[in-house]
Formats: sequence, structure tokens, C-alpha cells
Amino acid sequence: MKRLICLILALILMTGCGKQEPEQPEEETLIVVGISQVGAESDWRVANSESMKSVFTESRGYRLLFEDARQIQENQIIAVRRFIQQRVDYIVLMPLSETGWDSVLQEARDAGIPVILVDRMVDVEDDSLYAAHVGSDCYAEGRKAVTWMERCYRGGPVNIVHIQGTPGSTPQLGRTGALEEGLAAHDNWNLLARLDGDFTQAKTYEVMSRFLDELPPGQGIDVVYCENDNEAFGAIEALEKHGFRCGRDVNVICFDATRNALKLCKEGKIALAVECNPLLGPLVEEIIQTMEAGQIPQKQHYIEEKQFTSKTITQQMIDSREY
Ligand code: GZL
Ligand code: ZN
Repeated sequence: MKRLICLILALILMTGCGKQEPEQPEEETLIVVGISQVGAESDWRVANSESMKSVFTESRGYRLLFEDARQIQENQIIAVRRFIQQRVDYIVLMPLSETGWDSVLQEARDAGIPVILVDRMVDVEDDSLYAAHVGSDCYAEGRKAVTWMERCYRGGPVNIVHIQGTPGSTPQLGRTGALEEGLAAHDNWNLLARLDGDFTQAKTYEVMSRFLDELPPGQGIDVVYCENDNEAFGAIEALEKHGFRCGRDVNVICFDATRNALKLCKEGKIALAVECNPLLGPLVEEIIQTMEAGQIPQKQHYIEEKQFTSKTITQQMIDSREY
């Protein structure tokens, strides 16, 4: 009998089917984060993606599922549904535009998966559909540009060309809203045209060239208000092709203030670059760690932002630019 008990004990120890838990495989201890990114339409967006990928690495305890929607909202909805099926721990969404998210966010909530909104905002009935938002106040960015215009132009007509970002996106709504208030407040400000540059250099070059081809001879342009840097790059290309000297005949304003825009600022071709900070990865991780610790994150996180002008920019600012 004793021999039988020893045999059974030896078997248990060898097969490990006793009380001790099998070692947790490394894989399951990783926090799985599904990220649905807008696309790669601008320098800002590329830097934003880099910021996420540099934070959510396996060596730092995460498994990252990254989906690029190529600026199509339907692709984002499909990606979020896939993350739900894969039962990720967190969904991070950079929403292309503000509307159309209620049902898919409802599905994520029903699956018990927290959604963190990054950069742009969503317009939903019930804000419990997302755990937190981290980004910038795009209306405040627009106000900085309008205030600069008010200081720069103190009388006489100000002829403005407005190049908008992706229609219905938070930065387009915020930056447009600020300019519309400026136009309403100043009857000497004339809006010559409102064009859709969709935050890309190519689209802006196309729509700006077409506008300039039809510009009546002798019609001056004082300000081109571009809702991001890449639109400014396209607008400057088109303006110079049509004989305009940027920084002398016309002032180009833009948002993001990436390194390439600051270089043009130093050359005098961009008069004002309002910063929009894409380095949001660490803030998103902070929110996830807060929730991992069983705490409720602050709902809204705004990131501090500066502005640069062709008169204040230095080489040191450009060299130290992280994006
Ligand atoms: C701003 C961000 C915008 C950038 C553009 O918060 O959503 O999208 O300003 C980018 O460069 O395309
Ligand atoms: Zn911003």
C-alpha cells in the first residue's frame, strides 16, 4: 500500500497536476491594446502613430494591434469590431470625424472593453461610451491664429483664403469655428474662398492651384489659413507657382508646427505655425495604467501647446523638435 501512495505522489509531482498553478505563459500577462488610427495623411499623423508604437511594446508589457484606416471611417468601425472579437483589453480610437460612432462604441461597452479616445473627439449622446479623451483644444488653437491676425492687420481689407481639414473632424470644426468668429467680428476681413484640403499636401496643391488659376488679375491675398502643416506645404507650392512671394505678398498660417513647417517658418514662408502636439502615447499609457490599478481616469486630458512665428523661430527650436 505504502509503495502505491509513493507512486501516486511521485506521479503528481512529475506531472505537476497538484495544487501549484502552471506558470502563466508570458503571452497572457501582456496588456492587449487595439489601436484604430485615422491614416498617414500628414507629418502630424505619422508622429502620432510613432508615439503610440514606441509606448505599447512587448518589452514594456503590451501586445499592440495597430490598424490604419486610410482615412475611411468604415475601416475604423471594422477594426473596432475586430478588436472586440479578439477580446483586447483596451481599444484606442483616433476618430476620423465626430459622428457615426454610437453603435460600435455601444458594442465595445457591451463587451466590457474600455475605449480611450485620442486626438479627435466623438459626438455621442452618452459620454459613458468612452473612458477618457486625450488630445488638444483645437478651437483654442484657432483662437491663437485669429488673435495673431488681429495683431498683424489693424485696418484696411484683409483678403483671406481658408483651407479646411477633413470635414466634420474635431480639428476642422475647432479651427474653422475660430476663423468664422474672426470673420464675423471684423467686417474688413474678406473671405475669398473656403477650400477643402483634407489635411493633405496633394489635395491642397490641387484645390489651391485651381483657385489661383481663376483669381481675377490684380486680386491680392493677404492670408492663407491652412488647417494643418501639410496643407500649407501644398498651398505654398501653388502660390509660388503663381508668382506669389510667401512671407512678403501673402502670409501663410498653419497648425501642427512639425519640424518641416518650422523650417519654412525660419525661411519666412510660413508666418505663423500653431502647435498641435501628436506625442500622446505616454498620456494614453497613463490612462491605461490608472485603469489597470482599478481607478477611474480623468475624463478629459488637454495637452499644452505653443505657437511659432517667422520672427520668433530659432534654429535651436527646430533642432530640438521631436517631430
Ligand atoms: C489634430 C489632428 C490633425 C492634424 C493634422 O488634432 O487630428 O489631423 O492637425 C492631422 O495634421 O491630419
Ligand atoms: Zn491639436
